[in-house]
Amino acid sequence: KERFGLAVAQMGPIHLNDSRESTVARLMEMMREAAGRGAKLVVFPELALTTFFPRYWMSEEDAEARFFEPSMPSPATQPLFDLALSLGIGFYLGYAERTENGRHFNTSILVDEHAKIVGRYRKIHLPGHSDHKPEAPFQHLEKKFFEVGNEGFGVWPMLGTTIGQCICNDRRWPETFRVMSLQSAQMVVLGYNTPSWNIHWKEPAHLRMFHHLLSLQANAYQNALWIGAAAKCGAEDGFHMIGGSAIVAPSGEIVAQSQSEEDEVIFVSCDMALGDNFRQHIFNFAKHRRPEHYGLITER
Ligand code: CDT
Repeated sequence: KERFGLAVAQMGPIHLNDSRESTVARLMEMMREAAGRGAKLVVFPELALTTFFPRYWMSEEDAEARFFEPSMPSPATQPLFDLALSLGIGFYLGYAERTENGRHFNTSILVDEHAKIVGRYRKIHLPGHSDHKPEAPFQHLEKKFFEVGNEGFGVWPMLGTTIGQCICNDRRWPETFRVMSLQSAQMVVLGYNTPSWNIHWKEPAHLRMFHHLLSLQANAYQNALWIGAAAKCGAEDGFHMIGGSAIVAPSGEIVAQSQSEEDEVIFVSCDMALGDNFRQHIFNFAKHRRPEHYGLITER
């Protein structure tokens, strides 16, 4: 059987004053563990180099100076790329991207086993708001600090399969996964930072975990995908985010899930043929999809 070793490296909190270097050292330790367990790919969280800074009201200039990467690899992340090359392992990493001409995106990259960046994704579904909400216990300023991604949902042939990537809130939207599975994705990986409390309405707290897992499971099944999802979680300077990092099979079943809200590697030896029956029968797109009736989905 064709097996693909997939590791998801959940991160516990990164506090406001933690250095990039100490954070990268944590990523490297988990990368070593992932490679030791036989992983071809290790998935790190969204914005994995810093605290989840959209919770803080500040100017765009302050945010750029403190939290954005003007290059990738950067001096602080080069050791991670060097280690990946020496271990022959690929990885997914989320970070705040400042482009050469000063644009800002919530970005993730796919890096192959030769430490080459082969895929870049800029987050499309940006949740939250851009105005200051002083009455809220914390902010969710993704719409202030980031532009909507301008490169679509891509997939990349790498590590012997076809991998798509997205980021956090994207996982709640079926279109995200369908667009990637229409490009023959076999696996989709993503990172997330999901606050445990909703600042917009009084949502029962348990729904945060339920909707996270529901989204992964439904989208894995309906697109015959392996999905690996990595949380950054626990309390960052007192602001709690959910854990629940998971690997979900094309059957929609959770086959590994984190047990903690700290740095933790989960691993599955994925049977890459598991999606074939779903792709050939119930979700045979060529035979059964009816796009002529889906037009409304792409209308404004
Ligand atoms: N990072 C991110 O996209 N988080 C959102 C929080 C939703 S509440 C504004 C998520 O979908 O998990």
